[in-house]
Amino acid sequence: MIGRSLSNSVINLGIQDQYAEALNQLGFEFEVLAEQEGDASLGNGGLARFSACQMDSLATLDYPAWGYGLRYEYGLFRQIIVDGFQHEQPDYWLNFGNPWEIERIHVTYEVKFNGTVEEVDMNGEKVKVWIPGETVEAVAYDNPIPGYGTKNTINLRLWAAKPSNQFDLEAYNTGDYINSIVNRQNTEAISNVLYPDDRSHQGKEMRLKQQYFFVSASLQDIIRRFKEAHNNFDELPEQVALHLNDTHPSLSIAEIMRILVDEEHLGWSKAWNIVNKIFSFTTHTVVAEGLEKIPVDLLGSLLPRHLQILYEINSNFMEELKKKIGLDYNRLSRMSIIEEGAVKSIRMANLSIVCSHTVNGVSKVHSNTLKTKTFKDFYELWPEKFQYTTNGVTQRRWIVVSNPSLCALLSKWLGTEAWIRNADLLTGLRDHVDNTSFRHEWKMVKRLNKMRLAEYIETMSGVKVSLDAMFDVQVKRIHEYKRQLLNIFGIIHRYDCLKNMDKNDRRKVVPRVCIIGGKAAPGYEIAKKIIKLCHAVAEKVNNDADIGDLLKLVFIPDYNVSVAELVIPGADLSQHISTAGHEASGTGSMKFLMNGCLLLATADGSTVEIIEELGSDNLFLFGAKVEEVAELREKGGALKVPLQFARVLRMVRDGYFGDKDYFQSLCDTVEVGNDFYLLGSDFGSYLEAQAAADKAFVEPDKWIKMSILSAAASGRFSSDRTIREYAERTWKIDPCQCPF
Ligand code: OX2
Repeated sequence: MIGRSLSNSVINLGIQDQYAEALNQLGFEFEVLAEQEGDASLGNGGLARFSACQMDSLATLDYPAWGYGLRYEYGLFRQIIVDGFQHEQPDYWLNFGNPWEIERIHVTYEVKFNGTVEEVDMNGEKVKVWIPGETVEAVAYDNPIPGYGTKNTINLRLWAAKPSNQFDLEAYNTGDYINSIVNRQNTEAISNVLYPDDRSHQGKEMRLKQQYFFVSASLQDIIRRFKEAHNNFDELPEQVALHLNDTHPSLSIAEIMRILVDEEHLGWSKAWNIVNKIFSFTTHTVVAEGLEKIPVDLLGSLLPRHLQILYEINSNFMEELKKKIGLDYNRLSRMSIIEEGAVKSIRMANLSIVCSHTVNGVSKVHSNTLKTKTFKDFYELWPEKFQYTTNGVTQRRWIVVSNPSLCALLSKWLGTEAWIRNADLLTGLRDHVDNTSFRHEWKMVKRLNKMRLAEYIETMSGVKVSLDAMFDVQVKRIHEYKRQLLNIFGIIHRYDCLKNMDKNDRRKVVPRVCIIGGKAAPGYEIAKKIIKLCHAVAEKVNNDADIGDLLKLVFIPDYNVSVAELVIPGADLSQHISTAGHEASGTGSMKFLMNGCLLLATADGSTVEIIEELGSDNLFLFGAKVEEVAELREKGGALKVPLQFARVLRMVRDGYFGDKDYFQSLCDTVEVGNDFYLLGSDFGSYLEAQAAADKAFVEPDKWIKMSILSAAASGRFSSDRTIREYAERTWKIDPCQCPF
């Protein structure tokens, strides 16, 4: 999820001024031109944006890294809102060409599917040979990622599917010309469109094809480069580290075994020893149900040889495991790579753990969950494999590109621009927190960014918002566990209180502009209802003359990287309110923190580490802790839910915001006894945290200090730190300065 590239590239190359000057001579203004660029949105959310931040850091820190992915023709859908409902429109982002990519017509590989496996005799030895049924060509498109303050530029190589020239010659020869052209188009479809569900995996054939296509082309590319300089596969682990960013590329384990065993004839055990030393794995998921599984039947028909290899890996693993743990069949079956049951499936996470030397979590809390719940059996077997590397975000994009006025202020008061490469220096802001002119300048920067955001809100939704109000933002994918519904219920409660106040009391209320944005997966009914409810509440609140500027609710459509660049710097408060134990890390919070935005949050994911760095006095914390959640769930129906929650729920159920029937099923999800994400039991403390935020906001000095301290604490959450940890601990690689 790269977003736009122009500003980021000229900044990283250090040619911003010259570039703007050159454009001026041509009669263009840089800022205006930069706004014309579309977003490259080739992913779903946090996982994909985190990858983009990692690439920026890898380049900046001079690591010799490559990123691989798919060049989807249709990126993540565009969200439009019609009558409060989300509609999806295709994002044909390549319509006007993509100036950043370089098509490498000579870097192409054949990727094969289907067919059969035969056993043939080779020099007296029986070997398996895969006779594929279909061949597709993968063409490389290179997207250069320049580092900041270095000449190092790394490559994001994305694959596009093209019909192979060898395609169906038979059909041509037999005269079925038209059908063979139609079939060619089907093969091109492999890299057509990104699946828009960010967490659910439905075992779709096309998705599996995409995964294998991506993995096969990437491995052929990696092995070709290796062979150019080396002729002994024993050196592979010294030369190549492959990192599995979640399980989407995990088929590469079977693929590399196939290459080493079937094509390079290394023999199974030699190949296995090599493979074990090159893979590391990061899982970004919390709950076992969220883990990817591939039905065996599907895999077997698309990749018959790979299925055999997976069975063999599993059978060897089971034998080894029995030696260690004995015949504990329950545990053996939990740890098996193959899941038996109605739909026999491959467990991609188990495969990745078995075959990787390191398993990473994305925050401290997440790692504990992995060790004690999700992958407990594996942790007990191989405690040394488990690590955690807390996520981070790049300050180049999230401050320098998106918040130029803050960037200038930071450099002025820190007396250096070095923080752009070394975010730890941001702690130096603490030294100036008591300086009134610094605080005044800080406030002015925030106001400027609020102004930009207010203008955007007005153009987009027609709602005029007051700059004196607190801008309270929640932007991220819409998910029940992220609890946008808790936020909306809080807004309804606020509205209800305002309506019941007399004029005098209303004067004491802190005005709020509540901003919500995010996409719902197209098939995720409840998430779509949350979006509709947000609009229904906004319609009522924004048009209520009694309320005026005291409360506004705005839904920002089509939330993406560029929108984030505008929204985040303009936020006073941001919400990260997932039910504790559900957000593996969360990276949005880090971007807000860098921009001096206060957090209202649960102790989930990386927030726990943010608290360590920032101190719990400088953010608004609420809600059940990770270790309390299970017990609260067990209590279920016996839980005490505050009256205010019941009242808000009733208002929605009774049709106070219209569409009464439509919202009933949404309300059911948070009804006592059914409230899996614990909105009801967290509501009381949520309101208290909101009240504390209001109280702090009316003391501008206190607020600004907290804002400064937030930015000062954000250095640890730079993806530079994340990447350095991965490089040193997981991949064991050194920086490699560009020789030119
Ligand atoms: C996301 C996680 O939900 C989020 O907590 C995390 O910050 C991000 O990955 C980067 O690590 N799909 N999206 C994610 O995980 C998966 C799977």
